[in-house]
Amino acid sequence: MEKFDVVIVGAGFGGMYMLYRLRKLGLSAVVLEMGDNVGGTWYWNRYPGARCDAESLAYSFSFSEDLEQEWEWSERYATQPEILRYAQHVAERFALKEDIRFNEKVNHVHLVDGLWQVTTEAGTSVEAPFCILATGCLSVPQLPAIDGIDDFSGPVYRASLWPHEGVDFSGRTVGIIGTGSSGIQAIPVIAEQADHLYVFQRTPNYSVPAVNGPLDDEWVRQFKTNYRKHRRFHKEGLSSGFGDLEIEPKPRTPVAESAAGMSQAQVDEILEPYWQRGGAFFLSAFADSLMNPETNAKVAEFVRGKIRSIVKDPATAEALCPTDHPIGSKRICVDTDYYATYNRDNVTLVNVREDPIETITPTGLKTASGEYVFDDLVLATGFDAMTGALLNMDVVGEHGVRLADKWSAGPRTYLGIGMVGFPNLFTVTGPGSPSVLSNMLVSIEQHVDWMVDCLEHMREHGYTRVEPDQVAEDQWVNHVNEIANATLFPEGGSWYLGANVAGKPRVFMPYAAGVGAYREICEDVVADDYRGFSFS
Ligand code: N01
Repeated sequence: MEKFDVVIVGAGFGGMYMLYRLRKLGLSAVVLEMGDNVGGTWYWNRYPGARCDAESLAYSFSFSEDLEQEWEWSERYATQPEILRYAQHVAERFALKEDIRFNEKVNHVHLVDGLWQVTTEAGTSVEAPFCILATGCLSVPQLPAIDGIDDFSGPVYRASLWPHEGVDFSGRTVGIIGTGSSGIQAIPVIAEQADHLYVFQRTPNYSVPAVNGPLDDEWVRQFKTNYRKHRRFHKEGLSSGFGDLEIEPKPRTPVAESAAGMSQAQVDEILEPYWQRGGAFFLSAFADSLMNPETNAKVAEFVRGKIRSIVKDPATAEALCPTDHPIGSKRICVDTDYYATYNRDNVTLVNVREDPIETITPTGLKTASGEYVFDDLVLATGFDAMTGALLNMDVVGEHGVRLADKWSAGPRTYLGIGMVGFPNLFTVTGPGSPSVLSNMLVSIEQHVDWMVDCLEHMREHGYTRVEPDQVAEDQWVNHVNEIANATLFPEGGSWYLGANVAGKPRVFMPYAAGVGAYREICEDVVADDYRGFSFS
């Protein structure tokens, strides 16, 4: 079996940066990646309209000033192909591919005699004292539990496993199931191409306009002169790790602490410039949007007002208005022309909450009250988020304990970084860290830097083993829950809670106090001699 100092699983941004940092430390590392190229989520999610909902100049690596100066983003929100080109550029610029094995899907991660043995479906086995799981938070696609799902006779396209050669829907009738971020981005683009598009919507989502557009060269030049300040601000000053970008970074204070007690007209006036400016930053107008039901209800009503003003058919507009969850408690969507798409003659919204899907047929789909015939079926039905990829690999730690058993009632970690019973195993943006509630690049860099510093600390002190303490893990799990329970997040019935996967324990998985607060805690742990970790 080949031996390394560290084995890394996954060559998305997390695995790539980890490899880069480990090499600088002089450690030998190998990355095992199931795809045939780098990019992780941006390698797989090639559906039409796929683009980032964080602004390009923030959603990028900060570790190399040369890289950030030389790379040119073309739009405010980068498309999937552009982000994938960026990932490939990073891999080539830092010669990362030499240590990445592609087409290697890991299926076993076992601790044997103090070493992590990692095996792939192709039969490759490698061994290392340290193992880093950089498998992504949204990397296991979720198929809908619908009768007859295998009976459709035409092509079935899954948003997160889209054919690399693309799909031409010209002259076709298309049915799409799923109106989360993926569906909301894909629907306007497919509608432009297809003869007819049926959108089967179970739960309407809140979406705000991206107001995307090309970046102005002079604006970018000026922004880049301030890049260090921006990066610092994203890492420390903002809860989500990204915000409304302006040339001069400055702390953003909400317009008001609360909308409680304000009239809807006052709230609308405050929100209107945010809507016009575009982006998820919309939710930051009021400090308590995600804490106070009254503020939240008024912000939600503003969006419903927008939907009603954009969508001409009143019944369609009403069906698109979310009413069953607080705004932001499910990930807010960021779109281009989503609601306006329903004004097209070739788009039909089918409300499958009211008229439930009974079965997929060879030629389309049957609801309780009707039948729809289409040529192509598109599934944008989400992911087994945060824990799916980790549990799919059969991770077995000390005394033969399986991660699946340890997490049978929901994920348990210390800081989202490590777990009791799994020494020398780290999870990049694992459950219990800000991860999906933040700019992933900010969170990835912070986690990788923390882990690499920890390895360096171990080397300096001659330690060979690190593991969180039980008390620290228990306290962290409680703290993550406490923070979530002080917000409206748990009311969302979202994938953050595992609510989209049948039988998955309902536990709010990400850490909701923000990247700045989380970074402080992680730094404090180090300053306090790695409080909560034991070394030997
Ligand atoms: O998945 P989702 P997603 N019958 O879980 C529906 C990130 N992302 O891939 O809500 C009918 O949000 C389901 O309906 P319901 C981002 O973090 C980012 O869109 O369960 N419908 C829902 O409408 C995002 O939040 C970007 O009632 C069924 C949809 O499928 C996360 O990925 C872009 C069904 C799933 O929505 C996940 O987004 C894309 C059934 N049986 C994704 N089963 C950007 O950066 C499921 N659904 C912009």
